[in-house]
Amino acid sequence: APLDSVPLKSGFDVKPLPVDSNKPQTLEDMAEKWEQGFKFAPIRESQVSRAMTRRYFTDLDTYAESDIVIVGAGSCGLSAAYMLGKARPDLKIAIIEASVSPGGGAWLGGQLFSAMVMRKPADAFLRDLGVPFEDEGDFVVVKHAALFTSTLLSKVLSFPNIKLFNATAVEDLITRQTSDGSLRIAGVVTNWTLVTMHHDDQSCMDPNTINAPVIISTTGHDGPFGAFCVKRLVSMQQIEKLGGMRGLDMNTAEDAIVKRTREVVPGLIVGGMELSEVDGANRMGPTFGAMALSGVKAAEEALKVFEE
Ligand code: AHZ
Repeated sequence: APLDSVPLKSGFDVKPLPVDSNKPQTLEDMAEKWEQGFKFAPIRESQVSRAMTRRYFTDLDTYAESDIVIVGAGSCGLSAAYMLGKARPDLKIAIIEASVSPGGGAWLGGQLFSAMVMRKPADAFLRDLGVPFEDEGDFVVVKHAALFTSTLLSKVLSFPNIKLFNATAVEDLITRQTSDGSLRIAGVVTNWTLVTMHHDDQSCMDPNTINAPVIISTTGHDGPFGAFCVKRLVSMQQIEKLGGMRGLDMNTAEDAIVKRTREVVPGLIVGGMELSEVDGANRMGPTFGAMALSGVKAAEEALKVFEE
């Protein structure tokens, strides 16, 4: 039947239109058909809406209780997600990214230049990921940072137990008082980023929540969104003050970030450049090895909780 003649039923149980079960087409088949009767399989607009919303709401339901939440999908957060997805297909891992586009600052190698530099031994991460590079001795170069980020993203998003919620900001932390009177972080408070940005001029836009025993925060150094979780730890008096990111020193900075990747308060592991704000570590500028290896270490720290 022509699509527009499908009668509108009342109620909530409108069945999707039957799916055309043609055998899968090859691109060669298609080339023959350009001139003679090329046509897409039929669709009704509501099918598209439902295909998206049903999955999204199922994911919201599934990940409302997660095992691990990663805040920020930059190079560090995605590296942690990759390691976790490989190691533990049984854990539910949610990634919350404020921006529409995941990847943080790792779409370029630095400034507006394409190539990405990683100091050894972070080449081990590239080999594990299957990203080709040129060996320059003490460091390696990926021909385009987007090759690193897109490969990492494609692997992370392929894990069935990892869900990326992008365009979604973490705007607070869930806390629990423990029996000894101390506080632990027990989840995140989220909102659509566009809503988070409008709390000052709109009212009553309450957030959503995800409970999880482990949060990995990798929101980058301070900026419009950066260093979110550690700034919140200061305002809730869980750490006294931030050290503040220091000037650029590649040699000092990269070692320090990997070394200091840790659980900063119970339930909250911090990795990547967010750490530089906690400890007053130097920045490294455009060399990404510490982001990858801090992600590896953050994943190892998180996994300890599930090994106990
Ligand atoms: O959008 C942010 C980015 O994608 C996201 N983010 C920040 N706050 C958030 C919040 N909720 C959800 N409240 C949030 N998402 O976190 C991501 C951080 O990515 P990044 O690339 O900025 O940080 P990174 O630590 O993974 O990598 C840092 C890369 C840098 S900065 C630097 C220097 O300045 O010297 N050098 C390197 C290698």
